[in-house]
Amino acid sequence: MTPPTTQPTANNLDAYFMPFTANRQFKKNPRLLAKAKGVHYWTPEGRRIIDGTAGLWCVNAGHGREEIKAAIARQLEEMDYAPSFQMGHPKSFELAARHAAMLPGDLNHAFYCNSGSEAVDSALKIALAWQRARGQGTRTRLIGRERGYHGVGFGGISVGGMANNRKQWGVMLPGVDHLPHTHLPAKNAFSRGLPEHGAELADELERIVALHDASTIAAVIVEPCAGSTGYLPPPKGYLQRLRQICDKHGILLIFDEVITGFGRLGAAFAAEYFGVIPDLMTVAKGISNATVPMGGVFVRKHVYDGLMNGPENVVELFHGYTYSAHPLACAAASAVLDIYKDEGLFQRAADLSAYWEDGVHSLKDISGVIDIRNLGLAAGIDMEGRKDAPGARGYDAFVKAFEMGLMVRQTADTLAMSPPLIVEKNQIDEIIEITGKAIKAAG
Ligand code: PXG
Ligand code: PLP
Repeated sequence: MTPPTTQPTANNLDAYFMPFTANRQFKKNPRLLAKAKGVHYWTPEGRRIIDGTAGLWCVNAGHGREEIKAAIARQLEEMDYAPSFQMGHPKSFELAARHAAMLPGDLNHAFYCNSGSEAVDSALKIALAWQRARGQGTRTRLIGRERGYHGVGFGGISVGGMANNRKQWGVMLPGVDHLPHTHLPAKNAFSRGLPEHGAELADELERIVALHDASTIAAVIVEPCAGSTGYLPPPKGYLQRLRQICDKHGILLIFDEVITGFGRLGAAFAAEYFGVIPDLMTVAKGISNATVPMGGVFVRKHVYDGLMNGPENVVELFHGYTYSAHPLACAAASAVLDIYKDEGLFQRAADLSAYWEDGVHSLKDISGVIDIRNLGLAAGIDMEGRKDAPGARGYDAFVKAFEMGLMVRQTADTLAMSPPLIVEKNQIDEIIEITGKAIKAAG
């Protein structure tokens, strides 16, 4: 037998093909996390890192929550897995009822999957199936937005609008078009909360409708507050306008709330925060506090009802995952809902958001900081890039922050921060202080 060429030793980083990472650069100078509790991580050497990003925008209730651990352990003891097709288990129905009860309007049905990417592809497929079921099968176009992030499935990258996530794959889903992004720094730089200018960018949907005709368009998908691209809160009135235009033309509106869902804006969902009810909503991340992977699509009554036609013995949606509503994920998701409720974490995020806003905007005078945006308990900070080296300054600031004991997210020359909703004011101070030092050190 040929001996393995790669020995699985603790310090051999070679075999793991890391996602969304500069593999070779990382493996020369790795950043490893080995332990987490509350709002902190610890490196294998025992260095403490404050978690300025709730992991990847997902550990909303903080790390190592005993109640979630206990619920997962109990579920594992009781039943590890149950088939999800033509079978069910009680916790999935219970969880869906709980989600339906907390969702705004008549968003009252839940489809489950295992990630935000799966949630997005599921939502796009539900939208297409619904249009077809109501006799509008010519509506096959999907409209996304520039700078949007909707995960990494082929559907998600097709409607997504970040060039780096698309260019390696050539043609994607046909019949996709994009709204313009809403980042207008010339008019809106250093806005606190929602920017004043740009609601009229929603009218671009009218232009797209005029070009393709409404009879060819199934759905529009947007993040109510764009996350991954550097945190872009929507201009005042923008989402309301998008809702009106979709209604006028029979187009489904999908809110991708993978980041905004479960408290990030200081409300359960962005739909509630903005008072705009989408027809479908995608979620993941905070749904299970990231303990067990989970995603979901929440749909309104008319969407669900529209698919419940035809003979009763026929499957209504030929779509689903082996691990849809996995028992461990359901147990975790239910336990985290108790925490969100018992500790009032969404309200806590709302209460802290003014303090957070003052904190992040205190960095505005640092040389090279060209924009700061915030909403709820998250923010984006743009730095002027170095000449001929886009992203280098952002990466350096991210590395410096990590060396100084803080985890932030970096995309190009933008830093994003989104601490767990249990963060204390003194910890916000610490996050802001280190961020400022890191930006200066990377200047
Ligand atoms: N939609 C949105 C709006 C997201 O933010 C996804 C879909 C995909 O979810 P999954 O679970 O398949 O990754 C996301 C994920 C970052 C960052 O640093 C953001 C995400 C993931 C990883 C990093 O901005 N968002
Ligand atoms: N690939 C093969 C060969 C499979 O049999 C399956 C599921 O049965 C899948 C992919 C899809 O896996 P999942 O349901 O976990 O998404």
